Amino acid sequence: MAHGTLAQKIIEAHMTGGNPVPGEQVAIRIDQTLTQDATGTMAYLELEAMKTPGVMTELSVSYVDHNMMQNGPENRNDHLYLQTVAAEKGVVFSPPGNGICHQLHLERFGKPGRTLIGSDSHTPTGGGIGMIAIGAGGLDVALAMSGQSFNIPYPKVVGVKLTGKLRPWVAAKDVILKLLSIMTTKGNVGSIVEYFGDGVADLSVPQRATITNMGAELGVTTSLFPSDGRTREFLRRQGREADFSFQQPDDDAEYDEVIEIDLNTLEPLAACPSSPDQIRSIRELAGKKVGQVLVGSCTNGGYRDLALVAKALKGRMVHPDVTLGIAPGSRPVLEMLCREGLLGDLVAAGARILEVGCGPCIGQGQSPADDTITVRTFNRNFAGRSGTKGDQSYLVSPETAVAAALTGVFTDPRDLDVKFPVIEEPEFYLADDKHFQMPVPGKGIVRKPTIGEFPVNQPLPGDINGEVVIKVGDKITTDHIMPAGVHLKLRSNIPAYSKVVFECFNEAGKPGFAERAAAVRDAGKAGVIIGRDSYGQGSSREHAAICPMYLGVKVVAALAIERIHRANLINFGILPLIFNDPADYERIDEKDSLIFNGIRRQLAVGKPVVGTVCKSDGSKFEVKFTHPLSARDIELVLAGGRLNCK
Ligand code: MIC
Ligand code: SF4
Repeated sequence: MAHGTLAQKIIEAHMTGGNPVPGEQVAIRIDQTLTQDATGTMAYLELEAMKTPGVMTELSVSYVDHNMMQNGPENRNDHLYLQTVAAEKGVVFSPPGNGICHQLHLERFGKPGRTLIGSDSHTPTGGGIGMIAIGAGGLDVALAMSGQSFNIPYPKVVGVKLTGKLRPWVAAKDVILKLLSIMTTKGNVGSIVEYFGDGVADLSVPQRATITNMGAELGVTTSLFPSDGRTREFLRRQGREADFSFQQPDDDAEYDEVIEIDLNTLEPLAACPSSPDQIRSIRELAGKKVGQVLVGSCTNGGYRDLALVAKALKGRMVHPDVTLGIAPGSRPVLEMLCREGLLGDLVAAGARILEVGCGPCIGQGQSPADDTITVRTFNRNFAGRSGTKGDQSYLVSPETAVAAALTGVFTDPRDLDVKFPVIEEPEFYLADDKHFQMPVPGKGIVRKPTIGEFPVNQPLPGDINGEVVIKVGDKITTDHIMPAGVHLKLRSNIPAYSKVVFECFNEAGKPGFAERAAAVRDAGKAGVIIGRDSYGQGSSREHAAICPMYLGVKVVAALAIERIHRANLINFGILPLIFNDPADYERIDEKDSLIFNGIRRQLAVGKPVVGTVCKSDGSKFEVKFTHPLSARDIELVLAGGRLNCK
């Protein structure tokens, strides 16, 4: 078993309960929280429902970065609510235009050795600075703001040993793409990835943050780097050297498993449609025509990434068949590009400058044309996430993105006729906090009518008389369950947002999932969702639990359910079950009844539950399920969710 790792040391220094044994739940004290607007309105409505007078953390920040299109009043109404509730509750507010939560948090607030949870799955970006930074549902973040501990499984620690140095045109992004090709997006629940080895010193904090950011796609609890001389340098350049502390594993640390990556031999890579672990080398893809290139997001929207693209484009033109969009990760990054003349180089080359924020990464504009390849420096390429059905999204480094922008085809950037632009870390980053709003209570909370009421769930009934409303396959992401893009503006209005649950599976002319689920609910039955492997991958959006709950779903049964989604289901009183025998998945179909007699009695820690499937032809059979629930989780599910519990 692993010992002396940095992950274990930070967790143990924050433990408030539980047993430090892999797989067992431990409770940890949370020093910092972050929220973003698309998950934040729910989190603060929940915080208000808890009657918490003011936040109890060292620091809580509310960022507005996702929902920025302002088509109709909803987005701006959300922003005003977030701004005013932050002031009342003691939360720092980062207004729209200031930057993406993860980029800004790393720049201005992350502290080595601290714990952070955020209502966004890419919160592990903070691991680049040596924190334990974890993505969670909004309700868990609200609970942490009100001073409660956060539960995680005590981790298995996977050590990733980095050796050597990255060569020109090979990027930090290629490190995480390589790791995704090894570990894939499945089967890593409950692990933490910790980087070590002499290659670590070659990477700056922003490069490390690219790696820990996209580590979210591995499905691990988080990833982290040690805090060392490079970390001190970064903090000094951000004007906050006082926040530095050395954070290192013990000299005799051992990992549960070690994976080695030699930076010298890495080559430019891409994640191919439509999963972040479909990895191929750019050499293999070379020559394929590209229609769109987008640079930005919380993975690659920092100063170095954008400066590199600007310098490679200087005096050149974007290929006429390509549109290039640039979305800077933060206002300080954009301001630095402006002041150094790099923005002028981008504009002169033909780049389209997009708003600072998540933008196209969450389908807010810039959807690609039909049947064209879009090349993005982002972290997710789930089908349809770009806003175009049947999209072909490839995830790459800024180095590879600029090569495609210049040539109009996939090109190994090492083959470009361009001198590699070495980007040194600036002597000082622009460290200007004047756009953050420090909380001053007393003005009241603004809550416009587009911010709906929070739906209340009922306790789990004694018997579940269920009906299967949908049966889906492997790797269903929360983007499949709760689409974002043009629907993102409905995040604060559960009845309206519920209408698009599983929209991607609806067929023209037939009742969609929402109508079918509501009909089951209105007939007095419980809705059941059947998934296969890795159900609920991706985002932390608790809407993927709240909206099904609103539509009467009481059970999600699958072969495996991903960590954040599973926690969200429990928080909102939906029972997550795992097929004991995978063959049973094949035997259940949509419209079958699934009955659990005496479910309240059946649910006990470590004990299976048994249900009866009734087919339309009158045949019946029993199915055994296991479940991952602790005693506390069972209490929550029985009560109909956390908000019904003390
Ligand atoms: C994402 O990248 O999928 C998001 C949008 O940032 C989500 C949060 C959300 O759905 O609001 C995430 O990663 O958690
Ligand atoms: Fe925003 Fe995309 Fe990062 Fe999610 S992954 S926080 S949508 S930039």
